[in-house]
Amino acid sequence: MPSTSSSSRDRQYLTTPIYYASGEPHIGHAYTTFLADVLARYHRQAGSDVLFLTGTDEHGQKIQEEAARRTMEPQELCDAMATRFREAWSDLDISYDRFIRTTEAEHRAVVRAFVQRLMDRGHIYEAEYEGWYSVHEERFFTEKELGPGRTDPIAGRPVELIREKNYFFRMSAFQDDLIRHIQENPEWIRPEKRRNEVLGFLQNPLGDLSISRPRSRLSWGIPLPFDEEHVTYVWVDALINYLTASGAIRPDAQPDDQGFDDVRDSWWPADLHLVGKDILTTHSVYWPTLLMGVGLPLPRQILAHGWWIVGETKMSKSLGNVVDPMELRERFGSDPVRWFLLREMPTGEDASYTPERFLARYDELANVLGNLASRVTSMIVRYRDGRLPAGARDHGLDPAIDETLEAVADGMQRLRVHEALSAAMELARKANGYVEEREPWSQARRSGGEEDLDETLASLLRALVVLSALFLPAMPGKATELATRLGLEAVPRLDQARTLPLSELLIRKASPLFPRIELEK
Ligand code: ME8
Repeated sequence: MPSTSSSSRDRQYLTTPIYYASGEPHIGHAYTTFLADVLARYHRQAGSDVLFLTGTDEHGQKIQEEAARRTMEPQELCDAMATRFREAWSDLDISYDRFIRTTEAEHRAVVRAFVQRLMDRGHIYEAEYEGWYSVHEERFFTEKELGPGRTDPIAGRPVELIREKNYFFRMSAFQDDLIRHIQENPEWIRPEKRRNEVLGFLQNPLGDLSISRPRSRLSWGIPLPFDEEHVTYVWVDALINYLTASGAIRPDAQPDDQGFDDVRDSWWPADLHLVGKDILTTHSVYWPTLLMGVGLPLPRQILAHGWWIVGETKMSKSLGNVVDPMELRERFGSDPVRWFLLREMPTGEDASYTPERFLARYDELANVLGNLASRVTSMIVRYRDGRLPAGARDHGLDPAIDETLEAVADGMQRLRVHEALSAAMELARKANGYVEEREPWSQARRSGGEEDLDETLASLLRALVVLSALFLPAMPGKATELATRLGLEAVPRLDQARTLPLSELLIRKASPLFPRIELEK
């Protein structure tokens, strides 16, 4: 079990969705995972204890059908895909602490303890059910919800009419409590627009939730503890992953002692669930009501981000326009891919990927940050042999640094990550402006200009040291490269970046941080 410090507030438990083990990672998955990674690194840098969870969703009809299509066993498919996701996240510098798989024994035990607890508390009943099932979304829709030509309203995929005996969770009983919770906690669902959508959805009566599938139709799942002929509905199984990884429920729990009453020694409740807007209902309606059912605290916040589209169209396997983050990484390295996705999408809104936009963002890195690093390091080498004298004044950019630190903290706090990154880049822009304004080349020529030149160079070096710390969460590789060029052993913590003695640093000339990339059209 991960170590915890849940009693103090300087801890952060951050989660991504667990991705279906039926398909390859694409830039949509990468985006959510980068968002979690940038926040995890930011909080670690600020000294918090962090548990950053990601993983794969491995049960359900979608997986069973994909395995059959590939003539594999479902477990074989899941093993292969979990490896693919892990490799992708490692290549893209994702610093997750725990990778959960829903086929793990620990998770299976926690799911069974959870549903048993719901049963014991009288929140589950049995009934005949008829509804339209979308395998793609792994959920039922009502006739009214269906899209044009009887398709699922989210992905437009086919649905099938299914009539069977199911177990139901009395979700409807928690509707008023849920509405109250959302109203009393205006920050609970971010951004505002999504919060309003959920409140709008809750203006209609909430139905009960089918939480089982007969094994005769679907064998690939976790059997219900009170009826082994049924498996747990994959969304219920999947959502519980957040609890499993928190260590709140002991997998060996007995029905009357399920560790539900005391979560203080665990990471539960999660501080932030990061999800795409496609799965906001499951996270802001199913999940909190299920938690109310077992009597556990709700996650502290949910962020639903927007949708990546490609040019003007949806990204989809059938259109063949799925953007592969690994291909981009091969050409540009991991950091520019992270930078593009995080900087380009206003957190919460949709954004479009085009090669032109990608290159424009790359140019921004090269022309603003890369250019600043090159000119400052080469001037320190040229004019001062790579080392500034002790006592050189380094406060020329202090007002800009103060403003930036505040804007970055504010952006991260409000989960407006694109704004935090834009503020960091703004400091590099201002530092470039300071070079123009101070004209160190003239100071170098002027007799008696020595001290002024030292001040210019020291102020710029200070800004670069701070920038290495500011860019660490978004671009860990480039921030480390930058720190190395500045003669540092590692990227300093933000508070140290402002005070560490600059005269101890030996700067060497180096190749560009963001090399020009020659592109075929
Ligand atoms: O829904 N733009 O898994 P999934 C932005 N297993 N984000 C995108 C995206 C796009 N075009 N496409 C996918 C599932 N995503 C369930 C989750 S959680 C308990 C279970 C991201 O593999 C986004 O985060 O379909 C979205 O919510 C998630 O991938 C869906 O991944």
